[in-house]
Amino acid sequence: MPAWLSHFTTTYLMWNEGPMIWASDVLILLTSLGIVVALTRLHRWKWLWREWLTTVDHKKIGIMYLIAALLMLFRGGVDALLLRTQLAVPGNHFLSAEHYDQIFTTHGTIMILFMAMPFIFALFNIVVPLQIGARDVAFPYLNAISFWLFFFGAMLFNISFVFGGSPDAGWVSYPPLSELGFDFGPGENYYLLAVQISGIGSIATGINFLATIFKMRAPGMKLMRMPLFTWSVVAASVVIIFAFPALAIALALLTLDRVVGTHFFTILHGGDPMMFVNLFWVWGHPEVYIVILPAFGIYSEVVATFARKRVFGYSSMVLSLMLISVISYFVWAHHFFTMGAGAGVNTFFAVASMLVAIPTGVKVFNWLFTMFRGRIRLTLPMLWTIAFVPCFAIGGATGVMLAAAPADYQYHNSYFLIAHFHQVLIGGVVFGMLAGMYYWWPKMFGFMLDVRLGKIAFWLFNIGFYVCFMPQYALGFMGMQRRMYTYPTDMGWGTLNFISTVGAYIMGLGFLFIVIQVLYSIKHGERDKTGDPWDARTLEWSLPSPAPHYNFAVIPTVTERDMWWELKERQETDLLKLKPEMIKPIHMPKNSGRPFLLGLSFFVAGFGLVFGWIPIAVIGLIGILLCLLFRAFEYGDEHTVPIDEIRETEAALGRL
Ligand code: HEM
Ligand SMILES: [Cu+2]
Repeated sequence: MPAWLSHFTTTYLMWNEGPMIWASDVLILLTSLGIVVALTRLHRWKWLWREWLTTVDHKKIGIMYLIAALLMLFRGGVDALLLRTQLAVPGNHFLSAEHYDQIFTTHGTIMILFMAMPFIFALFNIVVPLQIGARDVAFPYLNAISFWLFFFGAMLFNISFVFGGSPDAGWVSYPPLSELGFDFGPGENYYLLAVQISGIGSIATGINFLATIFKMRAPGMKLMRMPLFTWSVVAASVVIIFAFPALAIALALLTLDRVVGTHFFTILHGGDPMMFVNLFWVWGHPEVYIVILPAFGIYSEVVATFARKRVFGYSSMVLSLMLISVISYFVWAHHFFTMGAGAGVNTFFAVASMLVAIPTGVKVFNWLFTMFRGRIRLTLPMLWTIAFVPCFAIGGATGVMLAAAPADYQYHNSYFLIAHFHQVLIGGVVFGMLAGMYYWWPKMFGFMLDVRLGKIAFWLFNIGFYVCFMPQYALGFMGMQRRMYTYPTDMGWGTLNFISTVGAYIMGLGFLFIVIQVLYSIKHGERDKTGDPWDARTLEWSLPSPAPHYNFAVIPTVTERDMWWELKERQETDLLKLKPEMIKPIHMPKNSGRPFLLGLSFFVAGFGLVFGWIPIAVIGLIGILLCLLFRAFEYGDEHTVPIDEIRETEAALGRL
C-alpha cells in the first residue's frame, strides 16, 4: 500500500481499529447498495423524490421523522448493548477504554438529540394540524427545512463512527476535556457541528408549531377547547424557543475555542469552563421537559380514549403543563451541586427542583382519576400508558432524592443517577412515544398493528427494563461510578452488573419484536376503514385514515371540547358530514427540493469544518447561500386544488 493510502485508511477510515469498524463499513456498504438496487429495480427514484424528499406535507414529514427516530433508537440501542456487554463481568476486555468513552458519548447524544427529539417532532407533525382542524402547519416550507436539518445533522453525527472517529467527551461535552488541548480528534467537532445543525432545525420547529397552534386553529377551537396533546406541544414549543438558543451559543463558543483558538472555556487566558456547564444545562434541563411534556400530552389522550371518560381536571392539566415548563428554567444547577456553587445557590436549586414534583404529581393523579371507574380497554397504547405510571413514579421519587443537594454529594455521577435518568427517559419518554406511535399508527398508515406481537414486545421491554435498571440503583449505593469502562472483581459489583446486562438484552429483544410486529402488520394488518378505530374523542378521528393531503375538505367549526366524541354520543356526527356544495378550492403549499438541498449543503459545510477542509466547507456554504437566495426570490409557492379533484377524492373515500 502506498504511504498516502495507508495514512488515509488509518487516520480517516480507522481500519487499524479492528473488527467493529470493518463490520460497520461492510454493513453500511451493503445497506446502501441494497437501497440503491431496490429503488432502481422497483423504479422508485422518482417516487422517492416527488413524494418524500421534496414534500412539505406535515403528515409525510412526520412519517419521515418517525422512521428516522426508530432507526436512531436502533443505533442508540446497539450502543447501549455494547456498553452493557463490556460491563457484564469484571475485568472485561470486550471494549477498550477509548471505545467505551466514544460509545457512551454517541449513545447519550443520539438517544436525546437524534431519537427522542425526532420522535416528538414526528408526533407533533402527524397529529397537531389534524387535531386543531388545520390543513398544514403555519410554515410548511420551514417545516421541511427543519426536518432536513435534523436529518443531515444526524447523518453527520453518525458517520463519525466510520470516518475520522467518534466524540468521546460525554453527551454533555464539558470543557476542558472537550477543548483542543485534551481532545484534538475530529470527533468533538462532529458533535459540535452536528448538534448545532439539527438544533437550528429544532428552534424552527418550536416557532412553527407555536405559530400553527396560535394562528391556525379551526373556528371555535378556543384555547381551553384544545386537546391536551396540542397543549403539551404549546408547552414544549415555548421551552424549545427559550432553551435551544442557549445550546446554540454554548456550542458556537466551544467551536470557536477549538477552531479559531479563542478562550471562552479554557482555564488559561481568562476563560471559564463553568460558563459552558451553566449554558449547557440552561438548555439541558429544559430539554428533558421538551421531550417529556409531549409524552404527558399523549398519556392524556390515551387515558381519556381508553377509559372512555373525559380527562379528569382538564384545566389543572393545562396549568400543570405550563407550570412545569416555567419551573424547568430554574433548576439547571441541580446537575452540578458538587461543583462548588455554595450552600445558598444549592438550596435555591434544590427547592426549585423539588417543586416540579407538585404539578407532575397533579398530572399523575388526574390520569389515575380518569381511569378510576372508567370502562378501560387494555389496548397497546393503554398498556404502555399504564406501565408508565409506576415507572415514572419511581423515577420521580429518585429524582427528588437526587434534588436533595447534600445527599447528592453521595449519588452524584454514580449508577444511582444512571438508573434515575433512564427510568424517567425510558419509562416516561420512550413509553410515551411508543404509546403515541401505537395510538396514531392507524391514522398515519391506515392499518392496525398486530396486537399479539405488540404484547410480547411490551412485556419483554418492561420486564427487561426493571431487570436492567433496578440493580443499578444498588450499584450506585455500592460506589460504582458512571462512565467506568471496567471494574475489578473484588469490588463485588459483578453479579448486579451481570443481571443488568441480561435486562438490557431482554429490552433489545423487545425492540426486535416491535420491528417484527411492524413488518408482519404491513402484510397482514387489518385495514382501518372507519377512520376512528379506537372510538376516540378528538378531531383527527373524524377524518379517514390516512387523511387526504389537504386534511379537511371543509374546515369544521368547533363547538366544544372533545367535539368528535360528544357528537358521537349525541349521534350528531352528521353535522360534520360533507355536502358537495360546501366544497371550495383549497390552497396548498407546493413541494420543493430546496429544503433537502439546504440540509445537504449544511452537511457538506459541516463535514468540511469538522476536518478544517476549507474548500469543502466553502462549497457547502455557497450551497446554503444559493438555497436562501432562490427562496428569497420565489413567488407563488402555493397551488390550488380544484373543486372537482376534492370531490373525487372525497367520493373515493366514501365521504360524499
Ligand atoms: C434501551 C435501553 C438502554 C440501555 C440498556 C442504556 C444503557 C446505558 C449505558 C450502559 C450507559 C453508560 C453508563 C456509563 O457507563 O456511564 C448509558 C448512558 C446514557 N444513556 Fe442510556 N441506555 C438505554 C436507553 C437510553 C435512552 C432511551 C436514553 C435517552 C432518551 C438514554 C440516555 C443516556 C444518556 C444521556 C447517557 C449518558 C451518556 C454520558 O454519560 O455522556 N439511554 N446508557
Ligand atoms: Cu435537570
